[in-house]
Amino acid sequence: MLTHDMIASTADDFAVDVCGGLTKPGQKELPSKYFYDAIGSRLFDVIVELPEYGLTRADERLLREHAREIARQTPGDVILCELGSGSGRKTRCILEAFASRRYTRYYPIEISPAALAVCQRELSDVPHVGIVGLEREYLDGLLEVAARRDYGQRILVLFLGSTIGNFSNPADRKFLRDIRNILQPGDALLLGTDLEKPIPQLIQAYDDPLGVTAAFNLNLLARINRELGASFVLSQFEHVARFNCATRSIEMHLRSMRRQTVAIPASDLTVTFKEGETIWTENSHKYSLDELACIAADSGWVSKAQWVDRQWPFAETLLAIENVE
Ligand code: AVJ
Repeated sequence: MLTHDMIASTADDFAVDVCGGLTKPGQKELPSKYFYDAIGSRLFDVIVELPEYGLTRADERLLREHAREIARQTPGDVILCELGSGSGRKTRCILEAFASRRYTRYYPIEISPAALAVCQRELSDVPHVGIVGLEREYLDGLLEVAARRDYGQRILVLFLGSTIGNFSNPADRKFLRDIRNILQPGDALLLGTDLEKPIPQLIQAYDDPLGVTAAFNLNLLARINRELGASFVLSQFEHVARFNCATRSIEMHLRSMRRQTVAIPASDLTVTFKEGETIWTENSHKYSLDELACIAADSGWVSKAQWVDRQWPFAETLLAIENVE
């Protein structure tokens, strides 16, 4: 069995995380961050275009409609940094709003080098903006941005697209508190969160009739085959999206359609799946506005403003750190 100390690099983190997730007693798991290799990032760019998946369009609408107000509510010399910037498409209007008043530095933080490259290319023509891409885990990247802050500058963190929903409760609260603890009074966080909506609508969004989300999910096994030399037979696993009423989250799983054994040489592992057994690959929590207010307070943030989309229930919340007397 491989341990963390025996190996250092990202590829090997992948091998260790796969081993850890697939040897977990009870429910087998794989971290959703590994969806985003080059193929996965492209499949996600297709998902956000699907009629059934309205989340990203709602996020974009709110950002476009309220970018100037968000900039007005965050005065002074502001550094922008985005956790999980993806292709960066929806961030353009925010950059333009801040850069219209002064030169603005923007730090997209992304673990997918493919997505980071697209983001830098996508936004390189926005005037008065300096882009410094950081291929890091979220908090490592934020620590680096905080260390680069000049005197008198404040930081606005963008955490959009309801990626916070991938953190199961209470990990979401802990993550927001970790961000808060890296920052200072006067700094702020713009948080995008998908809201509760009818379950059939959610199932459609995560199990679309075209099968793009199924491909996005199965690509995780294909990635393990490509990068860790595994022997997953993709046609022997099926995509499952279900709503967990207790946690009010959409869960994505990959179900084994028969008893089978898979070798994963780079993880020094052979794992057997029973027929019907699943691998849990993603949690996407759907928030209520009351819950958001509690989470903000519990994690040391003060809510300054909030906007909710009318077409697809989604909230953009501007949170701030106030001086603690
Ligand atoms: C990018 C994590 C917000 O949870 O809705 C899309 C990823 N998963 N379709 C989400 C996703 C399945 C998405 N997030």
